[in-house]
Amino acid sequence: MTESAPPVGLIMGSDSDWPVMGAAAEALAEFGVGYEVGVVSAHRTPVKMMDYAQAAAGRGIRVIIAGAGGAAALPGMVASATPLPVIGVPVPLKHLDGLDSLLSIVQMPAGIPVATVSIGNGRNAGLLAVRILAASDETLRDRMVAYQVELAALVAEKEATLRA
Ligand code: RP5
Repeated sequence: MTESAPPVGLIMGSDSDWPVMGAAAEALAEFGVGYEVGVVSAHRTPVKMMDYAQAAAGRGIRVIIAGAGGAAALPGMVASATPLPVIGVPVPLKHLDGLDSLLSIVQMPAGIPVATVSIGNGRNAGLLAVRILAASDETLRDRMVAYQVELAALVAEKEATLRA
């Protein structure tokens, strides 16, 4: 992670979260949105986490995507120390199927929001970050509209195969 930053900070509690979080990176890349990747753990590297959260806005980051599994404190703790929008990704682990991660991330106290996507849904986190940035970027918004048109066309294509 460098001093000046791309618009999206993609962080996760462990490198083992990458199979889920990589899908967020892929979505961002599809839309040509720059991102940085970091492993920042609420429990193993708490000082690094606070430093990251407190510096993010000043470094130029505009949205943070934070993924974690189990006792998933990272998204909420980062949200507590930054004014930026934080998207939380519940990463499913071997036990409890990610329900523990989901509840840890989604049950935030009033005042500190985390936009939580569904369990394991890194892609939606990436797409939501794109939408947040697209709210003030017409080119990006056009790309999102084109993507939505593509999705609808795909559904129509699949529907046609049912009729064939
Ligand atoms: C969480 O603990 C991480 O986000 C990860 O999902 C989980 C397990 O980490 P590892 O033991 O695989 O490094 O903090």
